[in-house]
Amino acid sequence: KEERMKWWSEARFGMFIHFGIYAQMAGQYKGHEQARGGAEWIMNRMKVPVAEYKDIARQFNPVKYDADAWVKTAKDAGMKYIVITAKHHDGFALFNSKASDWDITDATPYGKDLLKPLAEACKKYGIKLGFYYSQAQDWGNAGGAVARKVMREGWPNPDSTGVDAYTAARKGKWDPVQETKTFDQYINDVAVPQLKELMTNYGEIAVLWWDTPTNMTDEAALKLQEVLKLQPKIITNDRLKRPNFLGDTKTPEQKIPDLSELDGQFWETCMTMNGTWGYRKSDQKWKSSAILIQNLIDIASKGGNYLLNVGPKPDGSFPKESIDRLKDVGAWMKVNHEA
Ligand code: JFZ
Repeated sequence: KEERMKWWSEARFGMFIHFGIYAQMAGQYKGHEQARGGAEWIMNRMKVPVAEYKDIARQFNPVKYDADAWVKTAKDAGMKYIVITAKHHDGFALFNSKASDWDITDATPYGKDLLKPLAEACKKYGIKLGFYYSQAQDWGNAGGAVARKVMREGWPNPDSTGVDAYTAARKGKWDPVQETKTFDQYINDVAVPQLKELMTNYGEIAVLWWDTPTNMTDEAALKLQEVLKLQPKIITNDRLKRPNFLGDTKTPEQKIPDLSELDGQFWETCMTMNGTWGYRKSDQKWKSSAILIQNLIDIASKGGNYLLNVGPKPDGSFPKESIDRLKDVGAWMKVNHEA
């Protein structure tokens, strides 16, 4: 175990990337600004019907995406690994998947696998590649959005009221299409095969970053865990299932633990540079470079890793504000860190 964790425990700094159809919406739906939460949640928060969200995917064309530039930006900042949303909660796959048409090759004009070139660029620059995969919450593939607490909480939802009246009557189960399959069918038909694709088609995968366990079952979790054997050295976080289940690393979110909270386990703080994971046009509340460097020092001094997020714009480029900050951190790293 220790040998497998060696690179990770020395890495200290990585890049999180949240990219998908939500970037196209950029925090707005039908002229309304999403009131709460990260912009990657817009489909759920504003109860966008599945068919409409898939129409928006028809505009998603990140022609300025340059995998080499993304990875070089991470490398120059002193980062050692990248974790990208292969599939976030909207269920949209950034890769060519045979298990679902709700993927970048079938559902967008871009039509190309976005992860392939990223895997190649990571190899070129010696950056480890990890995949975020939303295993238990998938709003775009049937069966993946069965009613659960997270959708009932906070109802009535200020984001969806007045946008789609019929969702109010449905108490958050906003699209009947989502319920045409069972959760088990979704696991067997989509999640397991997609995970196999991710573990097979992109070379060595360093990290699998699960998210929002919600109502994950033991049975489904074991099925997914089994697929990871295709990558014997893979490192996983603790969000496959609750309570903690077979994960290697803890994931404090948007906060740095106090020394007293540390228990000897591997941990990684993930954090945004502004207030959203997915790109939101109106969010200009950027943390200063000084704060980001201070966070990195604080985390490194306590033995953790810092997974700092970038939410690319719909054209596939990084926001200038993110690039500027990563350059500042990189300049500091150059002077203060023995590579
Ligand atoms: C999740 C996602 O819902 C979100 O969109 C983003 O991808 C983020 C990195 O992860 O959000 C969470 C997950 C866990 C907690 C809070 C938000 N948590 O443990 O407090």
